[in-house]
Formats: sequence, C-alpha cells, structure tokens
Amino acid sequence: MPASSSASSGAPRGASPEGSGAGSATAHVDTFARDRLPAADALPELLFELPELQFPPRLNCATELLDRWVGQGEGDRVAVQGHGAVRWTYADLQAQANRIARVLVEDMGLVPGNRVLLRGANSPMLAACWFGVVKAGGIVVGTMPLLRARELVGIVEKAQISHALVDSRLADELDLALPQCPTLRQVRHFGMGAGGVGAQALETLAAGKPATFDNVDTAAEDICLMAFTSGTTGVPKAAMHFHRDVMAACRCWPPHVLRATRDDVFIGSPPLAFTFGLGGLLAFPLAIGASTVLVEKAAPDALLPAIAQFRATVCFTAPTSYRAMAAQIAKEGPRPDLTSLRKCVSAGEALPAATRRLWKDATGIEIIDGIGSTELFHIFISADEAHARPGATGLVVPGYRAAVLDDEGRELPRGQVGRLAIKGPTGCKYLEDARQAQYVQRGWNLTGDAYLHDSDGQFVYQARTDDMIISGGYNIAGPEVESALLLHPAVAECGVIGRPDEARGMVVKAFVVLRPDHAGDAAMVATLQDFVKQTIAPYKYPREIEFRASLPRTETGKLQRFRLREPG
Ligand code: 3UK
Repeated sequence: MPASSSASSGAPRGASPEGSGAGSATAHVDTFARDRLPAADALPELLFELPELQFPPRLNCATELLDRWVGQGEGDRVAVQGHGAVRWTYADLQAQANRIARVLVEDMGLVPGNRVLLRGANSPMLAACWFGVVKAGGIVVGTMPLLRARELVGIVEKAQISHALVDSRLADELDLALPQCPTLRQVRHFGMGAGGVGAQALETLAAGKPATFDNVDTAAEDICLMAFTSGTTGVPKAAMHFHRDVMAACRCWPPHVLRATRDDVFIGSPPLAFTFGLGGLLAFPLAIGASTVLVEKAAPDALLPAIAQFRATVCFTAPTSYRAMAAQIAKEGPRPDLTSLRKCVSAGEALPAATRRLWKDATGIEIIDGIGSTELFHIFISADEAHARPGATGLVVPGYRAAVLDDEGRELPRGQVGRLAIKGPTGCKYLEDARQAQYVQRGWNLTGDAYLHDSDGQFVYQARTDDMIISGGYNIAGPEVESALLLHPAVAECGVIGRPDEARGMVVKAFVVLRPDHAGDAAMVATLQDFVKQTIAPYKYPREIEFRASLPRTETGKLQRFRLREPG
C-alpha cells in the first residue's frame, strides 16, 4: 500500500481545502464540513508510526469494511444479525447499502459532502443506512435514540443537515423538529413493518433499485461522519472524522488489545450514533470479516438473553451494565447461557474494581477496560485480560502516545496526578468550534481527565478534571469514593460529588441507590461511612449520604454529576 505524503508527516497539517496534490483532492462537492475544519495550527499532531497505519490518499471506508469481503469471495459470511431473525450476509448487507446509496443519490438528490441524519435504535437496517451514506460520499450524523425535538433542531442547524433516514418508530420527535429545520428537505422512513410499508418507505424505494453501486472515490481525508458529543453539559460539539480515521481506529486497539477473530460474534449496548458503538459494534467486527448483532433493546435485562440467543462471543457495554448483569446472574432462577461469551469490553466511564470482580465471579471473564473519546473516535488506553489491573485503565494502545501533563503543559514525573494528553493517528476536529482550543493544546488532545501514570506504565483514572473535589485542602477524586462504596454489598449504584461548603470549600457527598431489601436510614449512612473509612484514606469518606431510587445518566451510561450538584 503506498504511503501518502500526509501519512508520513508528523507535523500538524492544515485542512488544505485545495488538497495537497491530485491524489488527495476532495470528492466533496458540498464543502460545508471541510470548510469548517479547525485551522492548521489548531489541529492535533498526528502519528502514523506503525506500518499498518500507512494509508493511500484515496480511501472510502465502506469499501474497506464491506465491499472488500464480497470482492474476496466471502460474501456468504454472516455480517449482521438482529431482532426478528434478521440475518444478513456480507453480500446481503452490501446489496442493501448499495440500494440505499442509490435512493440517496437518485431519488433524494444527495451530493458528496451533504450531511445525512440517521435516526434509529441499533438494527441491521441502520447499519445498511450507515454504509449507504458513506458509499455515496455523504457525511453520517448519528443521533441518540432518546433525543428530543429541540436537541434535534440544534444538530440539524449546526451541521446544516439536508437529508435524513429515520426509523419510523422514532419519527415523532423529528417530525416535531421539522418546521424549525429549513435545511432538512429530504426525509425517508424505514422499519414500518409489513403493514405500513408505503410508497415513500425507504425499503420500498430501495427494493426498486439495482444492488450495485460505485462507491464515491473519496479522499482519505474526506469527512465521513460527525459525532455529536455525549457531553454532560453545554452546547453540543460535533467531532468530525475522516474515512482514514475510521480505518486507523480499526488497526490500533482491535488487533493489539481486543484480538478478536473472524469467527467472533459481537454484541453490545452502545448506539451506533456513539463512536464507542460505531467502532465496537460495526467497524471493528466488519474490519476483520466477523459478524455483529445489532439489537435495539440492550439494557442489562435484555442484553443477557440476547447474548445467549445469538451465541455472542464479544460484548461491549458500560460499567453499570456489567454490574447490573452480574446482579441479574447472581439472582435465583434459571441462569442465562453465557457459554459462548469470551471477551467483554467496558468503556464510557471508569470501571470500578468491585464491578470487575463481580463480573469475573459471575462469568469467569476478565473485563477489558478502555478509555476512548468521541474526539479520538475510540479507545487509546486499555488493558487486555493479561494486563488488567483492578482500578487502573491500562496501557497506552499501540499507535497512540499518552502523557500526563501539568497545567503548563509540561510532562509530569510518574506517579503524579495531572491532565491526560493523547496523540495518535486520530484526533479532535470539531466542526467550527472555539472549544477546539480547549481539547487540543500544543498538538496534544486533552481529554479532560485527571490521570496518574504509574511505574508499571499503567494509567490510573482519577476523575474528570472539573470533577475533582477539593475539601479541607485535600484533593479527592469522586470515582475513588464511588469505587469504595460499590464494594459494599448493600450498594447497587452510587455517585459522589463535592457540595459547596463554607468551612471546607467542599464536602464529599454521596448519592446511593441501595439494592432491594436494604433501608436507607441513619444506620445505613453510618455503616457506609465506616465502610469507606476502612477501605480508603478516612478523610475521603462521604460526610453526606443521600439515598435515591436511581441516578441521572446519559444515554451512553455516563453518570451526570452536574445534575447531582443541582440543589434540590
Ligand atoms: C470518560 C472513561 C475512565 C472519560 C468513548 C470508548 O466514552 C467515550 O466517549 P465520550 O466522548 O466520553 C469520553 C470521556 O468518557 N471515559 C470513557 N471511557 C473511560 N473514563 N475509564 C474509561 N474506561 O472522561 C473520557 O474523556 O462519550 C469510549 C470508545 C469511544 C468513545 N467515544
């Protein structure tokens, strides 16, 4: 594979709208997104040091992930399964994606570079739509299923979205948004079921098309997706990724840490609109010719039976989901058959040691923890089963570099807590956003996490930098207190914040969801406080404990600490 000039350079590069040579000229006719890339000096430094990270100047990731297998005579392998006994081979998925690409281009007037909103719970059809857009040179904008009309309006406006493919069961909120979305002119629905298939249904339109399509010959640096961050506060940011970014991610963490094979069956909960799900449940399995199960219902009580039903082997979900599933398995009654399962990946939040233990006791499987971000596309620090260390996230993933910096950007000695900084083949590229300068400084991607790099090379998560609790002069990381509380058998879930306090600056406050059959009374408060004092340094114990029936979480499973901080 020829190395492109850009791939061999480690220096920050500009968006170079004209392209830096004939080979890299954009295929985008609509250059809205390209024109709004960060300026050259605001981009992170890129590293392409591994031999497998040399990419040609022209690259369409749909060709690499999907068409390649059919071209190699492997079209009969199963690519994707879903509810309702849907079981598509690579050839089936390719045919459906090609037909959708034709609908987009021939019926909906898509030109390369247009933004296409995708809206649906995970399903094979949603995967086909993703590939249809990418094949046609469009830019996928995934949306979390639970988003409301006003949030959709914000996304459509910010990304100037012109087209949408929408699961009819999630059409209501978009319909409400439409009057305020003047750019969004072309909408088609899918998934209406046998009874409701109308003339304008995506499946009906697709069925009338040939199953062939010539993928748009995109540049490796053409944008193929915008991921709106699941940020817990503030105005949403759109992280943009090139076709090359998707392929680069496929060649770092998956082969070096996950090490799945083509016989693996992937399953999990994160939506394809979240890059954790897009990588783990679509790009990574397809990059190796494996298969994926895309189920719309993937809450813990649905994921367990789905693993058994599909004989899944590799599972992606969040720490709280592993904890809930472990509790489910430990319950009386028939155990779900998990004998197929061999690898379990946790990301999105720090994995508490107690959760790692519970899952291992329930299944015998050591969880692969990994920290990733929407801005970097996927996981950059992680540990495989052999390197897993309770309480630590792991080692830097081959292809990436990690450092812990002080507030001035100097690298700290091992063992000191500072700001996590990452460089690699992917990096932060917000769509026209001043916050680019917060995430990218001096070429590093600053994830906003406080970390410690220890003498074994393990990176140990402390807290989000803005979540550190400073109480009575001590720095206390809320997640450490949470991890201690989670070791107590009465605790189902918890969240720890700093509550402003005149005397101490802040006091440590814990919100606790108890397991059934435990009372949230004064005796329980004292029990939990004593337990924390016995488990970690006593000054970190929660001076206040409030019992709740549930905790506020994002759709990606992250605890919304800012909501716990709200008074009342
Ligand atoms: C936190 C973790 C400790 C951390 C993501 C894997 O979560 C993902 O992306 P987001 O943009 O959030 C990024 C932030 O989430 N985080 C994620 N994983 C861990 N903290 N341990 C972990 N294992 O604060 C990070 O900065 O929503 C995760 C792959 C793709 C992703 N987009």
